[in-house]
Amino acid sequence: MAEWTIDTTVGELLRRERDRRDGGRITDRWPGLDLGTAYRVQDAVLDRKVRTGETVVGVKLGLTSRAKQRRMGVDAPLTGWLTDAMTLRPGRPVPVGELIHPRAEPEIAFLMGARLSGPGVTAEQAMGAVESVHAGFEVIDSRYRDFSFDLPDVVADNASASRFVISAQAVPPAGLDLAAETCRLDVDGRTVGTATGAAVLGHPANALALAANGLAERGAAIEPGWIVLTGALTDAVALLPGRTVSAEFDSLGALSITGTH
Ligand code: OOG
Ligand code: MG
Repeated sequence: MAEWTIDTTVGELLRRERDRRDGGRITDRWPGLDLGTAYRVQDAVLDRKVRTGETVVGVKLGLTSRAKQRRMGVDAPLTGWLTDAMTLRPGRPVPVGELIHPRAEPEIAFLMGARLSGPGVTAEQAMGAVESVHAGFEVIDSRYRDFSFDLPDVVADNASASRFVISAQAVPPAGLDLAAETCRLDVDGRTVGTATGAAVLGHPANALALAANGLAERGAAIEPGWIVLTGALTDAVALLPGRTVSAEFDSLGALSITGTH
């Protein structure tokens, strides 16, 4: 087959998403796919979505915790785009048949009050731009078989982004100790994991700063009103029809997500 390009990769990833079909790694067929090119694929996928009417509502970080890096076998954080089409209504069950092999993971989310533009953004400056802090769930859904990928693959695939929800409860950042914030993850009432915010690069503000500085290299900034998902605190769990996954945070409150047919 002809050589792989940014265009053919974009087409392949969008087809897999539309057809709810996973496939092999792009890097197996295009070993030259490097990180910079992978981010260009990611931006081109977003471009196609924006042209069909989706709007950007924020950014996500991935692989910011050791728990996730170990599980996925990739030891570097990455960023991806969030669009309005990915937004879930709190309390509304998620039809898993619309997705390939969704997994849910608890995250600390920021709603941005001010623009955050790198390079050189510090964690302290990052926190200063946050309007409110929320409990969040991300539903990831890799377009690769068995979530098996190298870093450029998952970057091209928009960091496995699929759906997300944040709690309605908005907690002001002042007075929160997000490194110490504890999250307990339950599946159908059984606890499967616990972690603190320190699991996310030492503090979720470090993830926010990393996103702002990373976006600057691509000519973008984090905009007021955007949501930032700072990355899963624990390993993800499969979202199945009839299964409820709940996260209980000590200051951010509780949030749960249920799969349906
Ligand atoms: C990659 C995305 C990871 C997170 O929060 O760590 C991610 C994956 O696990 O498929 O979203
Ligand atoms: Mg995530």
